[in-house]
Amino acid sequence: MVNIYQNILSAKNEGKKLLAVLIDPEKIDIKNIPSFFEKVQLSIATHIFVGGSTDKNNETEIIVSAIKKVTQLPVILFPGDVSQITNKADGILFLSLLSGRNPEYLIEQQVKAAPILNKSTLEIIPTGYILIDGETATATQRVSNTKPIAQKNTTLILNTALAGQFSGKKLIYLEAGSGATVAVNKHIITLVQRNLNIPLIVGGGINSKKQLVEAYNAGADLIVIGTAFEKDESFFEELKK
Ligand code: 1GP
Repeated sequence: MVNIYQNILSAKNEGKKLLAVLIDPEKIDIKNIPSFFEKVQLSIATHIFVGGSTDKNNETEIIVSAIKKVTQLPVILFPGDVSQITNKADGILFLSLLSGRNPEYLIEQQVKAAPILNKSTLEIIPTGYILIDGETATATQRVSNTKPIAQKNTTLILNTALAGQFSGKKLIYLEAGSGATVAVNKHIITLVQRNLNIPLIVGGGINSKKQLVEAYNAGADLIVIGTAFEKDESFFEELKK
């Protein structure tokens, strides 16, 4: 059995940086999974996240099954809602949208997910999810009906992350939103990382190696990239092992 969280913690302690490739079931064609994963395998990717704000065709399970056939990397659900839970994955980010004040995404979806997870073998990783303004109206904002925190409001971002840690979250995820124009800035990453002792995930709008390295150097332990790979698979070339 893979111990996803322990491996993330060990990587953090050893200063080893992690990269998750985000697969949105609505955006990938199942036929392309084998060729896409040939590139993933040659890259520095360490984790696969699967999820999206919505999954209108209910394809998460078949996409996860297809991915599991072509990779040994841990496959972790990053669900937009309870309908995206499948036991075919290895684990799940059990998200609370801490930046918002919509009870549906703070606790209601989690209560709905509880009986399903209680019967599953998924590794459940409590994660504080913080939406930060990436200067693009993202699907997360629209679907969750919450506002992101402005990048300049660093105190609120830090206090939200700390509140997550103090309430027992095992990861904090700073999210500029998929396809964000502006990624989470490095000063925010450094501020949060210095004040927290749990691993820090950063994602949204990262589309170059330079940005990736900058976010790692600022203190991100695990970076999530989706859109840049969807748009141009040659980006994997730049991120070869
Ligand atoms: C979105 O953080 C992830 O939830 C990844 O964002 O698609 O912009 O890489 P991108």
